[in-house]
Amino acid sequence: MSTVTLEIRDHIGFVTLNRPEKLNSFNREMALLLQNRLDECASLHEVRAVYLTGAGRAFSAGQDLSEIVDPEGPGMEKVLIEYYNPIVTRIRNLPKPVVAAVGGVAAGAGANIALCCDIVLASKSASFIQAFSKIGLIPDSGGTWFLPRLVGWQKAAGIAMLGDKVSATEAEKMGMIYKVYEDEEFAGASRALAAVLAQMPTRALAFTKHAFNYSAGNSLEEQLILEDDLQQKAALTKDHAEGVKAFLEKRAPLYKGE
Ligand code: LHQ
Repeated sequence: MSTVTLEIRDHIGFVTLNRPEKLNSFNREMALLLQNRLDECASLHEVRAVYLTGAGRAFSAGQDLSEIVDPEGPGMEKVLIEYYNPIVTRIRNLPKPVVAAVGGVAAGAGANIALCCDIVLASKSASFIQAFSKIGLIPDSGGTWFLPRLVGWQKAAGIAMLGDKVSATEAEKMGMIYKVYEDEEFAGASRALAAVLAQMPTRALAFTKHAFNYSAGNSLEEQLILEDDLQQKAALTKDHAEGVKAFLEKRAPLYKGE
């Protein structure tokens, strides 16, 4: 069985991290395969939303630590450049919404890969751990960038430095994630949310994502210019025309992601 599976249903690319016996911790094969799966989701027109999750009881425990001490392993100098940075940039540049469905623990790089997704959903028993400080490392995979932006500097510093387990409920309360569901409802509700996204005007969602990517570094003036540019592009899409037409005809729109 592949360490990262991709299944396409109802315009959703279901990407599953699949080393459950190792809590979906990343070895080289899994990191490179996730990059490929994200590329496939980006290029396939039929995929209009991505649902990233983990098999078994974890989302991901981050880097497989046994690989790091393996003399045949990738070595510290390669692991971020080859594994995690390309994963994070792929998720942020993927022109479709990416949902992280966190049904268990998400630790280290696993937590930050979840947090860089567009919408993070979790089951009540899930948790987020910036495990890095416990092993003398710093939060990577975008953690030092996303965390202060999501929860504010103070909360981010505490969570990053102490490495404490943050429950899904706490994470939702502090704005780290979008929504928590009861464990029994989690699979159905998180898939239903991805299904809603997959029926929406995909290109407008991609432009929204692009604007969010730039907002952290732009001045207000720069951002207003970017919004204008992207809005012109959105206005030219078939889905925009369909949305307006459907509204005026008092019917539900049928978007095609074009
Ligand atoms: C694991 C792992 C794991 C291998 C559980 N590796 N086997 C970047 C720069 C360069 C180098 C380093 O990495 C990075 C990025 C990073 O991600 S650094 C952070 C790496 N991750 C961690 O430090 C988390 C380590 N894991 C844990 O703290 C716990 O396993 C958590 C809190 C995730 C879950 O705890 P439990 O639910 O109590 O499960 P467990 O500890 O019993 O784990 C179950 C199995 O999974 C166990 O194997 P075993 O053969 O004994 O059943 C663990 O050894 C294995 N496992 N995480 N990262």
